[in-house]
Amino acid sequence: MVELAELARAAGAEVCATVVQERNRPHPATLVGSGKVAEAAEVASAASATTLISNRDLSPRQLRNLADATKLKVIDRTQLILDIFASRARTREAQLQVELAQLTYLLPRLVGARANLSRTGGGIGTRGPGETQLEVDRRRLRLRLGRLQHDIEAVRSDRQTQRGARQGLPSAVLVGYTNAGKSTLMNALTGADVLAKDALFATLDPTARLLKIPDAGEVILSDTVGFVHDLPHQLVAAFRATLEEVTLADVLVHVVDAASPRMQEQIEAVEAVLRELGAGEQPRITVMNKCDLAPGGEGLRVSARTGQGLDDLRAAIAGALGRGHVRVHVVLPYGPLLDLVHRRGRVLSERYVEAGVELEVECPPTLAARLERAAGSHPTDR
Ligand SMILES: Nc1nc2c(ncn2[C@@H]2O[C@H](COP(=O)(O)OP(=O)(O)OP(=O)(O)O)[C@@H](O)[C@H]2O)c(=O)[nH]1
Ligand SMILES: [Mg+2]
Repeated sequence: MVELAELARAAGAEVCATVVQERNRPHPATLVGSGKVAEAAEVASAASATTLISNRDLSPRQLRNLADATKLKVIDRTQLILDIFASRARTREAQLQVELAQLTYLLPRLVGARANLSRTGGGIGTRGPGETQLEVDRRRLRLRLGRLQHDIEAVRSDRQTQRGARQGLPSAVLVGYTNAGKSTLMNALTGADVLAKDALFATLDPTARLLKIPDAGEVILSDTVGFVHDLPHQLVAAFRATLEEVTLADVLVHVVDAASPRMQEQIEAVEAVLRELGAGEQPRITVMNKCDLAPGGEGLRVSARTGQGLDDLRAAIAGALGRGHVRVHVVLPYGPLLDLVHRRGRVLSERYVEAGVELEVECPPTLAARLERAAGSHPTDR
């Protein structure tokens, strides 16, 4: 409920009251019992509230019944999050994805909202006016859905091309609860200029930058959309292209807001979303951010604001990526490959000989294979 209040504020609402009911099973018609519905209506009227927000997603029927019973505008958690995303979407890709999620959410509810109309003209073989309108609406929405999917697919293949262009470089992706400081950390590590602010879901678009780690070469670091509890599945599906970065990463950097009183819950929410994305087993570095605000605590403590601990974080990323590296011993002719070795690998020893440079290098397997092709070599540690 605390998270719901934060989400409501992020959408521009002011929270005047909270009503809670514990039930074994949601009431099929109204989610909570009729007494609770009446109480909510009373509390709302006393506070001059205009909107009722349900922390559980509502069926079309529950939505209609609650609106009728309370005379309030009723929205559920998914709709609230979709609203926030819609207000934050700036780029075309983000806008397309949010619209897709909204339509996916709307389509079944449109049927519900018009169901009473479709009954009015009932009778076999005849169509009521409501039914006709409903079908027009549905057809329009389905066409729009198809168009959106097509456009998103196009953006997506662009992204794959970009990914192809940087192949060979290992990748790290910043993940974490919304507002944990991912974008600030991204900026601090790479000198990027990503929007970072005290707002839920400030970032909707993934950004990738080159991160140079001394003695360990280069890494692609990506920033992405923040998580909350049960990120609506319509959003996860619509943001599939964006979130794919997460499942393809060599290492995930889980950024935790160490100053949050709900830190543990937030960690668990992120873990749950990662599992849903199929990234639950991905190699992981957990970073306690905002340690300038939170004294004590365990783990890798950093502050994206003051720069504290960033060297340790770079080293941890290098270490995590190094685990998958192989060691090769090669004699390379002078040329551009030498430069590449220094940029992408970790040079352990280097000796100038007549045929070129004799090197002992730790590097990604893809680069190792290339080096072996370029020179007579002896892999020493597979
Ligand atoms: N004191 C302090 N504040 C920080 C630190 N890192 C980030 N912040 C603040 O936390 C707020 C959120 O930072 P962002 O970087 O936008 O967070 P995010 O994780 O990218 O958030 P979303 O994109 O919304 O998911 C901003 O007001 C930052 O200035 C830190 O190390 N210390
Ligand atoms: Mg961000």
